[in-house]
Amino acid sequence: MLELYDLSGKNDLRFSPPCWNIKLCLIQNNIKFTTIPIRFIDKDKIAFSKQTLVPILKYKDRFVTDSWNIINWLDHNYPEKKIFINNSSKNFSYFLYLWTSKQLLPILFKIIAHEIPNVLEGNDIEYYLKTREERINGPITKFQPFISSSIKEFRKSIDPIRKIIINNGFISGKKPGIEDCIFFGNFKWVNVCSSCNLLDNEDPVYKWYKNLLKIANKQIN
Ligand SMILES: N[C@@H](CCC(=O)N[C@@H](CS)C(=O)NCC(=O)O)C(=O)O
Repeated sequence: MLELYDLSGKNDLRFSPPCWNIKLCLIQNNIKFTTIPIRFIDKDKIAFSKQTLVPILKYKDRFVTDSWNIINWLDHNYPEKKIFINNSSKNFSYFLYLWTSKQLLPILFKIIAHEIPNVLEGNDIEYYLKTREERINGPITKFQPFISSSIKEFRKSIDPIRKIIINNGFISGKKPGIEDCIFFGNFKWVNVCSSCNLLDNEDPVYKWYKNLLKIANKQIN
């Protein structure tokens, strides 16, 4: 059985966006897996991977790190699942992965950074504050005064995807596919860590998210 090393917070809350993307992909494709909860400070438990980040997918004595590599590994090892329907789907998926990790998650971080300690416990809180405050060169509350403009910026940035969702229902087309999985973590992250209204309830992207949530909730050990 596949093992997914998955970031875990207070009360075993799972909140990592790329981990959620992989879980949604596995669930949607009916691929059986189990998750191994990892706290920020549990670096010894993932030392075998010779790096410090999750998700990590482990199968027997092999492992893959980074959500994009994991998706490619799944595509290669489960050809019957057709995770990438074709090469265009693979290219667009790669764009979504890069756009999400390089541009969208940093905007979302500014919106929820100060709330993340609420979903952590013990030494993870200290670890999070230390590493993130070093990274942003200031207090974790640094971006708080600009939350509403960051939300506006995010809503506007995803306009092209909104248009696709309005036209098709899902990013992948009439049915959810890998492109939807790669975009899902953005919203799940904010949803579980923050009390903010990232999306208006009338936003078609909100309805899209709720549809994916039903799939994501189908199975989690
Ligand atoms: N590009 C990577 C990002 C992985 C990543 O940043 N993971 C975060 C959780 S979302 C992590 O493991 N952080 C651990 C730490 O900061 O110590 C992917 O898509 O897998």
